[in-house]
Amino acid sequence: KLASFPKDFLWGSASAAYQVEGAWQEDGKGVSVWDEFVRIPGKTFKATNGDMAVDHYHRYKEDIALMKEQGLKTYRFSVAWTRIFPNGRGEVNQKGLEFYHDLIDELIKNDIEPMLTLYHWDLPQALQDEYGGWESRKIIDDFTNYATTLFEAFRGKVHYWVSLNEQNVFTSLGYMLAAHPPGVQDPKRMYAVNHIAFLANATVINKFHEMNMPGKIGPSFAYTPNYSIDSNPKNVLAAEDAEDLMANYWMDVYMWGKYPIAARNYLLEQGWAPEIEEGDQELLESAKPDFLGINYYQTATNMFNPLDGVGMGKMNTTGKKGTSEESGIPGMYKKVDNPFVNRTNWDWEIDPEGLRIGLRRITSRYRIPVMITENGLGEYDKLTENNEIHDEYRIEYLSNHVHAIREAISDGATVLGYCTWSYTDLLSWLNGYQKRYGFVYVDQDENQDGSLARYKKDSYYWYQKVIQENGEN
Ligand code: BGP
Repeated sequence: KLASFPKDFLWGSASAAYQVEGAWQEDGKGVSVWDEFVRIPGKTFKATNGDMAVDHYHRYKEDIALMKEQGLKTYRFSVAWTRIFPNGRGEVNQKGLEFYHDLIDELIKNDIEPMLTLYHWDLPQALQDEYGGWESRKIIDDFTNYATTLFEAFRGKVHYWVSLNEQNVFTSLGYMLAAHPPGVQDPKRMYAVNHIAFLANATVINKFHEMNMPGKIGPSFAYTPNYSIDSNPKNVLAAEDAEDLMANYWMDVYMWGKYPIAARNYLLEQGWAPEIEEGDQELLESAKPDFLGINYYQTATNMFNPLDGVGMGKMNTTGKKGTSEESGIPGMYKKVDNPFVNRTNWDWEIDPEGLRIGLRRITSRYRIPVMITENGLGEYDKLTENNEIHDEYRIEYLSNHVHAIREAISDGATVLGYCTWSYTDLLSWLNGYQKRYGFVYVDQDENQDGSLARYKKDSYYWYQKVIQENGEN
């Protein structure tokens, strides 16, 4: 029998500062690594950037009014570190803090629970220049100071906090694939950066608990559960290696403070393992997140990859099906197409059942409540002459995922809430404004000269009903 969603289930939607706010030089904001990176020719889609984004900075009241009308229970957003500390540390920029006070007050006034992400990738450029950002342990103090400033400012107002958004993504794309700032391709540095980010994450979580903050805190992990292509033991082992290196490597450290053994040994063998200093282990093991945030988009299907096999392949940033390249780790695994699922135009595999599988794995392994902090479908949307958007593909995607969550709850998972990605359309880091995720269409294009008018998509009304019925149908 299918369980019901809990009465206080947080039906929500998410965004991130750089992708929605715009106003990149306003009210004393400092420059972030993304503000710089998008200015390097050829780095991002047609040099599209978030200078203006969808102007949420000036239109947040209009956006929140739409949330209220829809019945949204929670809105997940991130704070731009550079608005609070333009150079990463030092004096608080009061105007920056004021903006988030206004945003949070407006949400609360409209009965929407604010969910605040401390770090969604827009590192202050000053810290990158000064000591290499995440490559230096100096960042632990600066990040903790920034987080503590927000804890003090919003104590009692914000009850849900996300520490780091997708550490696995910003480190892999930043230090392995050179697709995100700082544009490095070096596995040793990638794992070193991760170790430091784990320490910063643990420090901030401990701080939150030491301060007796009312509410909950946890990291958001981009979880792509791994399957084996078949029952050939070689392929099964390859899938386990992939799960260890691509998933458990992060989740085990968040939850247990321990690196998975096989993965750690592999990294030691390659000479890529991070240095663990005295006291690190104790710190990692001491931090206890209140929930695990999961961003779920797809699964990955794997098979054995010979030593002379494929390495890092290309991601699809074209929006044309079939333009991604096979990728993997020679001698271990490679990711292959799953013949049983469909793909989006960006080659992301559509697999609602995978969300149920992922939630079950997390529940059995860690016994921790999960907050689904992102899930959604990036597609082209078409605005009709009557300003309507018939995104039935998105409704199908989301409703199948909502159903999978309900099944996982029936299986025994504790799920606190579900945030779709995204609320309004917004900037996709590497795909510009053409790849849309929102319930609310924003008239913005690659030249960034759209009117920025907001239009409700069909999925907006669909979700309104889901919330009303608490996911019953
Ligand atoms: C996640 C990020 C989001 C968002 C989403 C969609 O990894 O946390 O910020 O961008 O993915 O990704 P994309 O824009 O590449 O389609």
